[in-house]
Amino acid sequence: MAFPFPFPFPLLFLLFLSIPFSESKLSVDYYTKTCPDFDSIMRETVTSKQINSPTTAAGTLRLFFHDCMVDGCDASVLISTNPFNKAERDADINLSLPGDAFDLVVRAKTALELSCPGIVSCADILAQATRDLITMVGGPFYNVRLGRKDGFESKAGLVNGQVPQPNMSVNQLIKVFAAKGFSAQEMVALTGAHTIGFSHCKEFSHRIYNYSKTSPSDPEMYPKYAEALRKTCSNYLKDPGMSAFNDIMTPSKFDNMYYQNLQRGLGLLATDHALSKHPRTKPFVDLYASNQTKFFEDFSHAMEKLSVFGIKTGRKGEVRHKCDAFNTIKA
Ligand code: HEM
Ligand SMILES: *[C@@H]1O[C@H](CO)[C@@H](O)[C@H](O)[C@H]1NC(C)=O
Ligand SMILES: *[C@@H]1O[C@H](CO)[C@@H](O)[C@H](O)[C@H]1NC(C)=O
Ligand SMILES: *[C@@H]1O[C@H](CO)[C@@H](O)[C@H](O)[C@H]1NC(C)=O
Ligand SMILES: CC(=O)N[C@H]1CO[C@H](CO)[C@@H](O)[C@@H]1O
Repeated sequence: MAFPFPFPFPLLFLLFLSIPFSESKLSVDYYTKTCPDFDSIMRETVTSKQINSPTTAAGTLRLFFHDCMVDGCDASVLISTNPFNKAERDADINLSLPGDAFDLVVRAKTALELSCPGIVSCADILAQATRDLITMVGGPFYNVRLGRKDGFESKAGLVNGQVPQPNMSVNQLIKVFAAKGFSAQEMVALTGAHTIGFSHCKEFSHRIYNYSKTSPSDPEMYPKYAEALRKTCSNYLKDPGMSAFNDIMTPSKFDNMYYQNLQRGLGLLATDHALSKHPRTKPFVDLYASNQTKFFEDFSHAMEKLSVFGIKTGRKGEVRHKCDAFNTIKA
């Protein structure tokens, strides 16, 4: 049997169209008619949660970053593991994802379901909450376009290699971000997120204990800082919850202090420090350290880009009833 036209042709055409098309369906006023209180409900929920648990902002930003890096910003990171499926959030490298952020999403979803049942996706809740929190702790405001759907898949096995690790080289980091379409400069701007939040001691312990035969700690670390961290972490093997601020100078304020710290040997993770040394990233660390306005501009653009990465629209996703479970149970 012969087809009158070369069959794959229109099909290919559609495939090419589908990427920009799904993104262009998003808009900042997506819920104006269907859930008019969306903005105010989000703002209220976020504000009360952040005031009661000040670690929420950093936790939520990190959760959102991980969600987007693994199979797009589709709330796949919120799915709970069940007997049939080990979910994304339970991949080994994700075990430290913060509970406050999950709790915030649950609260927002509950309030939204009362006001406009079945309308707002969990992916949009996470994207908007992240922006609101960044602004609340002193960071820039940027537009969040809405209309994401929640994904149908969440697999721990997909996480490996998608999320940057603190033992990676700068070249490896550049590759991880490039695979998602981010330049080295965008990577440096996004990692300015480490201006807030914590890291557990095990993530940087090799820099402060038994570093080498000649030096107990990484000699590029400011010595008094290394000493203070050794005290903070002294019991970390017995108490794995021990952690240190990512930005020791202004730990809960979203500003450009993270970059200024890196220049002075006050970077916490090996990767943080490496960004301020490597020729491909140092110029951007120096730029953002000297100009917070420029950092806020570039961070905002990069966050807007991250926030639409790999999103699902239309029938490629659903609006979940509960953020931690698919609407249809799959074996
Ligand atoms: C250069 C690549 C990156 C590496 C290697 C990295 C690694 C890490 C590690 C190991 C932690 C500590 C986690 C813990 O102990 O609980 C952390 C914390 C954090 N990361 Fe990153 N990260 C990177 C880039 C980013 C980006 C691009 C963002 C967001 C846009 C981000 C946001 C955060 C936040 C907000 C925290 C604090 C979380 C909290 O306080 O609960 N990171 N990161
Ligand atoms: C980083 O550490 C993890 C274990 O925590 C290991 O699986 C991975 O191979 C390491 N990566 C590099 C680049 O050393
Ligand atoms: C560092 O080395 C000493 C002696 O080799 C050892 O007793 C100690 O447990 C090590 N500390 C850490 C945190 O690995
Ligand atoms: C800082 O960056 C902003 C935004 O790009 C720019 O307008 C300004 O001139 C810069 N300031 C300095 C001192 O370079
Ligand atoms: C218990 C467990 O497997 N934890 C892992 C969490 O992720 C880190 C890397 O960030 C691993 O080193 C841990 O082994």
